[in-house]
Amino acid sequence: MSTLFISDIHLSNARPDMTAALVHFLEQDAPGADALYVLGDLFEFWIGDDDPNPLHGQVADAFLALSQQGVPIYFIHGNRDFLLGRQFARRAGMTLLGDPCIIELYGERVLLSHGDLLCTQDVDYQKFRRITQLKWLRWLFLRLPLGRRQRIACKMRGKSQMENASKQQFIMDVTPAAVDELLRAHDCHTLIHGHTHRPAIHDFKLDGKGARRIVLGDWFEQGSVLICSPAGQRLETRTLS
Ligand code: LP5
Ligand code: MN
Repeated sequence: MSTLFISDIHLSNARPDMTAALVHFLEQDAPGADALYVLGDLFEFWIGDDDPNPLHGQVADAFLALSQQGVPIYFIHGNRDFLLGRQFARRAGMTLLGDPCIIELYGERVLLSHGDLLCTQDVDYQKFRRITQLKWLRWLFLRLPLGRRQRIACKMRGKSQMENASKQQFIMDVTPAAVDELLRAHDCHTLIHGHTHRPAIHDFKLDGKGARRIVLGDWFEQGSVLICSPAGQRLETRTLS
């Protein structure tokens, strides 16, 4: 009896080893789980479900095979793949969830998020996030020719990398007060998120009661998975093939 959580796999054609590790995980580890949650940034970036990149088909097939074995798969968007749409989700046998989202996990209310909305000190990013959430802008972007979308995404990635190099580490982490506020607002004491690539289990007090924030890791050097069961939660790593 276990529920699995992964995030920040950042799949791209440049890293077939990461794709192989994910497919191995989906074929060998995940069957038999009660559910699998993917908490965003599954892909390095996503410019529309109509992108014919064969990697997307390969990944969809692997998820679909798992869902056909009876494992429900849920997906929360990340800041890289917020445009991943219903068409891809259907093809991959995934259910799209909102961010944040509350689930019932072995009798406990647990809050799930990609995590970027909690980086409130990163003012420039939050501005960028608000803009990319505009429905009409997304609608327009998705109607541009694929090559144009690709070039815009590459420019955004370049600018983001350049700016991140000079941002202080604490700015790119979640803000503790924002975590408290989000947990309080949803009447939860456990939060699971990704985005920061700082895998850890943080125990703290929220309004005098024990609270827990579990951070998932990325898949750049090794796989990272959170395994939850009625007995507790543990973060594990997986080797890349
Ligand atoms: O992603 P990462 O790890 O580098 O850093 C993130 C934040 N950056 C982002 C930007 C993404 O990487 C870009 C993804 C492209 C998605 C596909 C394109 C879809 C376009 C749809 C339009 C509707 O999320 C970074 C955070 C960091 O996490 C830690 O939290 O700091 O935030 C930034 O870097 C924000 C910058 O400060 C400003 C963003 C630069 C983009 C400016 C746009 C100019 C592009 C020109 C287009 C013609
Ligand atoms: Mn992210």
